[in-house]
Amino acid sequence: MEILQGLRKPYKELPSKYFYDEVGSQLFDRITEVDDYYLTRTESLILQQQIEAIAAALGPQCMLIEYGSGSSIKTRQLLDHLVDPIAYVPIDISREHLLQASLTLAHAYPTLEILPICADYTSAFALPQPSRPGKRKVAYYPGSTIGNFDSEPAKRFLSQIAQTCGKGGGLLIGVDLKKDFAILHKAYNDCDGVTAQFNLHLLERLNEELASNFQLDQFGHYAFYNPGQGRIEMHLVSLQKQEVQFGDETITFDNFESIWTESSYKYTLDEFRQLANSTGFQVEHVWLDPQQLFSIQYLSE
Ligand code: AVI
Repeated sequence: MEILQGLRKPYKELPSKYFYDEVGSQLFDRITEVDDYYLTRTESLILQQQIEAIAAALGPQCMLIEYGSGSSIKTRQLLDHLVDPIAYVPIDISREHLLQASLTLAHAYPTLEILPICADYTSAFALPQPSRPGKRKVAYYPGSTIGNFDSEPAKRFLSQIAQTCGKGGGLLIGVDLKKDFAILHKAYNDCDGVTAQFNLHLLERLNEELASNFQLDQFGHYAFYNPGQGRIEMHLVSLQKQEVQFGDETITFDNFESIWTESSYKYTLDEFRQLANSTGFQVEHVWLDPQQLFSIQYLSE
């Protein structure tokens, strides 16, 4: 199993997708509201300031496909400004959230066709056919979640989006930028300790769901910017030599040994353009906040 395989490696790791159970998703929502985590509020600011230009770039009669739509709350701003959208396709792995969000949206936008897909958006899924033809398919991937992919998986994922949207299609994406390390450091070591709680919750989840016996107070949150790799690395560091039981299997930890739980890559505009170009996209527009912390970009095929 993926989790045990990661913990058996010489440099232990756990896939970051396991952060997001009910409690983990709530903790992430809290992260997006802490002062130190600039990403979400900066992206919202750009969206707010540039919404007319963004809607114009997407053009009339597009089919908007949101990858990892969650509650779809922030998408409303975009939907409010799109000209005659053909359909909104929210994709999310959590069926309950997806259905609830779709019902709420259907109520708020009675003339918009909403075609939810319950799927892991990184694997193949079939796109539903809207009831009237549109001008283009546009994927929406906000939040700089692309930063949580290593380079090759990021290429594969963007190529898959390019294939889904087809010729003439587009991608509206939030991309976090390289910046002063101190700002990055604070964002992943917030003084309210919410990111530490979010990271440690992963062990709590394993204890609950896989009956392991991690002692949460014997692991510490450690996040730092690795400038050579251009990424924040998030780790859980063992605070003593210890053993953790997974059924019959014992995982041993040395003092200060770490489990790598997440990477969050930061890009320069040039680096992201190169990545986009390698997947069949061209960067058409880049919108920035005044401090140039974050970018919203429109890529076309
Ligand atoms: C979801 N993703 C873009 C967040 C990030 O900034 O990489 C996840 C996160 N991890 C710690 N804080 C936020």
